[in-house]
Amino acid sequence: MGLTLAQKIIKEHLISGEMTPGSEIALKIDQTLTQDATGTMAYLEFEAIGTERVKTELSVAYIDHNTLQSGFENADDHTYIRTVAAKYGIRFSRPGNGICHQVHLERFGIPGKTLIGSDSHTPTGGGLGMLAFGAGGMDVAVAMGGGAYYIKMPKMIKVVLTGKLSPWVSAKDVSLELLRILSVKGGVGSVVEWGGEGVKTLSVPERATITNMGTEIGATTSIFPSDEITRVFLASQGREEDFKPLCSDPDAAYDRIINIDLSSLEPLAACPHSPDNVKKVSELENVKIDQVCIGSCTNSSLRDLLGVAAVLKNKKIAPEVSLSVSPGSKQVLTMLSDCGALSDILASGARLLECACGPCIGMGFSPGSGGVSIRTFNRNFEGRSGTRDAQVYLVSPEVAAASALTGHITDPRTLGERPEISLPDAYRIDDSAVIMPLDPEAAKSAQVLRGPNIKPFPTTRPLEDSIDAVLTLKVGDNITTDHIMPAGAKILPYRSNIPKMADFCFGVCDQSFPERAKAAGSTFIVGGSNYGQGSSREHAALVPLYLGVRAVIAKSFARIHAANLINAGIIPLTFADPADYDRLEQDDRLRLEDVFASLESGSFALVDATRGIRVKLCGAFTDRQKKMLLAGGLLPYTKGE
Ligand code: MIC
Ligand code: SF4
Repeated sequence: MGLTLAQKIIKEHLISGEMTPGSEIALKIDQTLTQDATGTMAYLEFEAIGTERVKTELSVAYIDHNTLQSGFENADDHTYIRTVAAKYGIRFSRPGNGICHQVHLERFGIPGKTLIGSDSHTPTGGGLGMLAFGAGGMDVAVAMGGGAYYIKMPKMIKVVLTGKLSPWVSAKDVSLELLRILSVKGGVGSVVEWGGEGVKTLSVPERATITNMGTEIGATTSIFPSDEITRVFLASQGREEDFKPLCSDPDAAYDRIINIDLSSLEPLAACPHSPDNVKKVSELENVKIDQVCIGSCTNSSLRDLLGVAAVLKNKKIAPEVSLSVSPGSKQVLTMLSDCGALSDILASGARLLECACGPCIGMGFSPGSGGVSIRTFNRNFEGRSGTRDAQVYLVSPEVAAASALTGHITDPRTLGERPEISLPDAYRIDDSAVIMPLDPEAAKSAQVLRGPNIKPFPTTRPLEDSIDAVLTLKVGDNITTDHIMPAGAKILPYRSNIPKMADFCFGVCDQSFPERAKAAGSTFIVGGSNYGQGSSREHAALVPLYLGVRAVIAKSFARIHAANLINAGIIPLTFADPADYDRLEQDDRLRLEDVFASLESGSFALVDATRGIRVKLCGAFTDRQKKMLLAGGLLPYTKGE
């Protein structure tokens, strides 16, 4: 039988393991990326491993998340990342150069290569035919040191596209349609491969919007074939030599096939507070809005913003609406400016923000109390905008621009004919904001600068055979890493300072958690299904580790977060019978017995001393994961190997 595209790339990069779904495989990683909010930890971990220089073909450190520099903390982080990058052979993309995924797509992505990034939207590279995964910082550190990246061999979902998008309907609507079909957990354990005749109607930036949002269905990654359209994109970026045609075999087998007729789609929106709460825009037209944000790694390409400029041209936004536009990269911004489209955007009353993540991660532009914000972003989790009671809708750039003009959610098809936009044959290339590393000789004596905001990594401890702990927190389904370790302008400056971050842990759910966890000394957390969905931030594991969390017991886990917990030496366990979730109560005194034997058998016994009951838990770990847990996490395991 033939192979799917993802299976072909996996086969070429397979270091060990069987390519049967669910079994652990080790992959060789060609490229890595980090961003600043996860990067400081990743480089501290890389330094702790003790490798002299990165062993990948290409590693890039981007500064894009926390660019406000309100105080010395961010600036310290940036200096640390710049100097560590120069010393160890990593390219450094300056603040202002753009959002990691957009810049990587433009300048560095190569079809058929593997990429891991310490950011959950790294699968954006799948728009170019790369096999790209979001991962925890420690996994990226190990890959930079030449180590393998371990995942469970995914199942294969194929989405067959037919037809062609109607005017005013965009790639974002394709993503939202898939979220409607599959929900935020429908892609867990699977790679989504996009195929069918309809693929030929989508440009690389549109494909990248779709692979970017594959993260929201929980997919391991998403990928498009590399075809003539890919070649044209790479050629226009002056990189035709990076092109290589790639597709699945005609007789490749898939675990599930989903058909989407592009011609049948209409503008969609994800309603508060989940990306899969999808409705038709035409049904939401009476929703009044306060704010519109256009940008993020999902929708900030030149194509998207030329479309926005065309809608806004010679018009004014509604007086009660505030509109922000954040171009995805310096290349996008410069080209918008060169062709006059930027003036059209500004003349409409929009505010121009930096080429960075900005409002997407709550770095400014938080809505007012109870404010309604429509955003071209990928996540609308509660509180993520920085305003706890804000109502955030996720839409396409076309819907965002149309709504900014009217002051309520607007179906752009009501605007009449869609203005034509054309993409350039050649993009403007200027890589001067990417600083090359020092040569190996000069690097030997180079200093890495660490300001006072850079605090050491929290200490882990080897596993014990019996763990007594308090059930300090019980939470429900679909808990995101934004619940566990919120981001935003107040907290992001402390990404290198775990003790300080700990004060904010689970703040969205229960502000007393940090104090109570410290008082308990040793904590178990109980959660519902899809625990840890969303971002790749390992802070959602490292901060709980610092607060004494020893195990998380849930109905099910999101992939990257489960890996981050194990990397931090915290055991992720699931209920053998999900109904037992209801039998455990917050503040119960719990004991996990015979941990060593249970690790071998995969079946764990939890005693609830407060209630006098026993609950069966499951934890089927690979040999490598067992060793990591026993050692107290990936770092002690890697150093002791
Ligand atoms: C996000 O979109 O949530 C982030 C911020 O990009 C995170 C990474 C982080 O928390 O630093 C992600 O998606 O992995
Ligand atoms: Fe940045 Fe938002 Fe993309 Fe995360 S989702 S990388 S915060 S733009």
